[in-house]
Amino acid sequence: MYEEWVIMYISDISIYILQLPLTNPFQTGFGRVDSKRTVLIKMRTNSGLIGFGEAAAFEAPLYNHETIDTCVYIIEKILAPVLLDNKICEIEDLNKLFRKFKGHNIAKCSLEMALWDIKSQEANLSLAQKLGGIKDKIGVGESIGLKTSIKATLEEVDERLDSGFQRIKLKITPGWDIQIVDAVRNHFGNIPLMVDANSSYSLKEFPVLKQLDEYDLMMIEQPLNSDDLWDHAKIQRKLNTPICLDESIKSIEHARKAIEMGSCKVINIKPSRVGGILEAKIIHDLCQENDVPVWCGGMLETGIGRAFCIALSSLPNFRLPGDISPSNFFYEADVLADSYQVDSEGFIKVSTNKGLGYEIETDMIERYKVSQIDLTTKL
Ligand code: OSB
Ligand code: MG
Repeated sequence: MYEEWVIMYISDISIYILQLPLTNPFQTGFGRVDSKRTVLIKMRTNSGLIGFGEAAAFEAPLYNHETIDTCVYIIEKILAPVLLDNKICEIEDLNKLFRKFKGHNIAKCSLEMALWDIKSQEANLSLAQKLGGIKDKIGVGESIGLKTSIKATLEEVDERLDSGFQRIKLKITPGWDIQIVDAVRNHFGNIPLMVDANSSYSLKEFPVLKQLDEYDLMMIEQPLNSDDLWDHAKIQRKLNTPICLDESIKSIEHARKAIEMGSCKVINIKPSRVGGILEAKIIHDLCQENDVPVWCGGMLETGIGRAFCIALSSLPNFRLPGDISPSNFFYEADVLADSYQVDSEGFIKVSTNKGLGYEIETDMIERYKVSQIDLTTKL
């Protein structure tokens, strides 16, 4: 007697578009976010496993070329059908199929995340264990958006330091840089402090960046354009402060070239920016071999997207605090039933529950959902 052996494959993919009100509007060098739409993926296998993922893009192509609507389009019309038509069930196979489509990393990542969730449940492992994570808790910092006043910034810094956050990141842009860094340094002394320019400087503004060199910052994140690896290398040679690249690193190839050229000394890894958790892990490994520390950045994700960031950050070379503050810092409510907490030392415990590690609050998905697309395998 033998049982019939059925190979697992992805049978259904649902795309949910949510509209999430922000309690705190978030402003960066590229614009202001008041209410955020996001895209959630629910993936189901023929064996009945369910996985979730998130495409946390923005309304306009200001951070990278993607938007919420391009994500929905690419997922619905291109990526999900490829998975459903090919009876995919391995992450490597998904990656191989996705690699032939250029760009659209945030869209690709959302589907890959859902498959990671499924594959770790199948293996009876937490996401962190499935990834080979070694830490049971990870350090967190807070990213503070551009504010209308210095006072408002100092208040938020004060609040975050009080609740234990391990470092403060200030968003900067020409005209909101030296004075705010100076004010925070003077007020809070020698705290772990860094800045993120979101590509808002050019070479002609180098004197401002040179002035920032005087403030003993942990790093200056993405001062120049995302395709300016060469110019970042030029200015890194003239700065003592490490440059950290975010937008510039879209794949392992960008990471390798940035390290070879000396464009940065630190890399911010966002799984969505690099097209998936697997690519993020490969970049992590390359950075580790080259003694380049990494940390996990954020895209104002819901708890679903953040859960992947927490698991990823349990890898050993995530040596600096990540931008993984709980989503209720931004959103009225989260889609996780039992969201994670930051303790008084600024650590988040890495979940040991199977799969992405947190229970999904489906009522919340229904409450904030503005539309839904359901796709099923034709096989
Ligand atoms: O550059 O890291 C960034 C938010 C939106 C877009 C880009 C960035 C950010 C942040 C916030 O800095 C990080 C977070 O999600 O907490
Ligand atoms: Mg950044």
